Amino acid sequence: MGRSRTLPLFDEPPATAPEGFAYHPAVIDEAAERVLLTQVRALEFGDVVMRGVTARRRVVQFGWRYSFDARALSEGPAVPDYLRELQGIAGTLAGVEPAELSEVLVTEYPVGATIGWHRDAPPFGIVVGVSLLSACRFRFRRTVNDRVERAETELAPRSAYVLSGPARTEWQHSIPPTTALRYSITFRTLRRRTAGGQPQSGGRRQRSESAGT
Ligand SMILES: O=C(O)CCC(=O)C(=O)O
Repeated sequence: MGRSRTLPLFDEPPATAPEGFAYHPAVIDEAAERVLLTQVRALEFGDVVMRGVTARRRVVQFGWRYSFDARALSEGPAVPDYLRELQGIAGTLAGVEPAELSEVLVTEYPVGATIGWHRDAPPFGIVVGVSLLSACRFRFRRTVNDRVERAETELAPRSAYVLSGPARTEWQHSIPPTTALRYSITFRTLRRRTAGGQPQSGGRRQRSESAGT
């Protein structure tokens, strides 16, 4: 029986970090993390529902809202002032103006929560993710010539990562069940705009995940 194009049979040994992935430990100190956590914990998180399944992780979006079911981007609430300094740090890491990181997603991962294999949605460009409170595993995979290449790293609390280039467009990423409560604050640029200045939200769905747990 020939090898399937959609279900590779063999995995490559773990690859080094994908090109376009940059990891930055300790981008904020513990005092700044405590202040952020006080604000973040007071947010009204909403459920993530994908294909009728509610994930264990919960989210709040600022700047823009992206609906996976509708594949549509709409204007969201303003980015709160207490996230501006972190948005500035994220802009420096990504090499863009902070205001270009106009979508901000705050995610709460209770123990055992996951995010399944996906690339971030098509309307978004560069991604900068900041971890708070506890560490998690961060996995990558891509398929090249029917083989799955994999890589994995740990995201420490107060660290940040940048996803651009192949790490953003070729590789999927996921987080397996968390072992302690974790929050992440993810900043994203918008990839492209129509002539009228509105971000386009069409294109191929890039998420292969279900809601996860
Ligand atoms: O929590 C994280 O750092 C990853 C978030 C993520 O991959 C996503 O929201 O698409």
